[in-house]
Amino acid sequence: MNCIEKSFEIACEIYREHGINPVQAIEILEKIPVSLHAWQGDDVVGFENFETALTGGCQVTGNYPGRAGSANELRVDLDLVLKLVPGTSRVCLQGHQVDKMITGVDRDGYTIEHFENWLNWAKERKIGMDIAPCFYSHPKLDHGFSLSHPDPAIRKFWIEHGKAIRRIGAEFGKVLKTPAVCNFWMPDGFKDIPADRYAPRMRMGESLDEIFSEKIDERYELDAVESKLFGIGVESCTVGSHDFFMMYAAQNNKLICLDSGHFHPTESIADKLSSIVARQGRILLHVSRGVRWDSDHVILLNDELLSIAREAAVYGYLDKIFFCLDYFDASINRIAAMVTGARNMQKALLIALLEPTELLKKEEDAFDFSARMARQEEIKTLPWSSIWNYYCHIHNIPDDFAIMNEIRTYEKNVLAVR
Ligand code: RNT
Ligand code: ZN
Repeated sequence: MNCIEKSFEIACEIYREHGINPVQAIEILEKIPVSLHAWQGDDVVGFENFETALTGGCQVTGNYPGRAGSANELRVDLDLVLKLVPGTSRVCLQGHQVDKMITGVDRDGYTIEHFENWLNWAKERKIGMDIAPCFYSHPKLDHGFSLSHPDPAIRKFWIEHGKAIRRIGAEFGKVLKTPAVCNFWMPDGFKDIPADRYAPRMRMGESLDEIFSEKIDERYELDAVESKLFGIGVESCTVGSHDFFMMYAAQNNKLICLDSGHFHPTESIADKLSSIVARQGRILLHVSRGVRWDSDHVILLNDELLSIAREAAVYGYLDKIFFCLDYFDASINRIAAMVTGARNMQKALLIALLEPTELLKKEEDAFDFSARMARQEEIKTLPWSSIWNYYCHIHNIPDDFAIMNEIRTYEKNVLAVR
């Protein structure tokens, strides 16, 4: 027995005293799909053959060497990520991360042909794929408006893009035998105080209705709609606000996507999960980390991440929650960014699954809030890291201290020569 196994045995004994079975926790954890956001690898640039700058309320800063310049390069990077992250991974694409361009075909005409190698790659690795239409970094995002633009011709272009990406998602889902989550986020909004907030919202709703009028079997594809408080250059009004999309999702039985960077800085999405599941249904989480604003920093194992994971995992409705990472930092090694964030997501979920929730609930039900508080603090010192190391060990995944060696070697051999 090596020291990882010994430490696991002792930790199991301690957890059992609290009524927790770590073996069961690991079994649940390894089945929770976490969708790795491919856009950390290319700085949300995409692989279309026209010059695009990131427009539409998000920003990437930094120019660390080694950005993936093609879908092929990104897949090689993701292969390393998959080797360093335990559990069940999926990969989520943006609609401009095409394999190839076809002359004369713009975003409104993309088909599975544009994403064929992604599909084959995922099939070989037996992983699921998710996708999101890309309503930004394109000349048709006119004055910052896409699906809510006053000109029907512009709206039509974006409606067709939405439909095209849903069909591609459905194809992913059919072939990979797991539904692709297709997330709709539109940057539409106003920099300064609008005279009319109503008409754009009506237009956005109608455009979405048109996109979703094409019925797709949920065994293949699931739609999500993502709200936002504000973006860079869209400080005064976002058409797709939280209220707008909460209503839209509830009325149309779509997943609401909650991005942890899309609310007021002191507002946590963790508290929202139980309310939404209790009243409506399914949630796509875009797990991010805002620093003062929606800055999309790499997610760390901080209180915010722990509470999101806790609220997602302890009530037994994990099947209603879909996890997707969403951040992009180009000032550090992009693979380190993806791996660190993905492992932190897994760690937060593990800590949640190791929580003695029944004991806490019993104290709460008896209004013994002192005991509940004492226990909440006490469990912070339980030996979850022994369970984590064992979890990585049985999956043949390097431990926390070894991952940077692998990433550095790859950086020297692959990233530095790009
Ligand atoms: C933007 C949204 C959206 C993006 C991706 C790249 O604020 O969070 O999900 O991060 O489209
Ligand atoms: Zn997001």
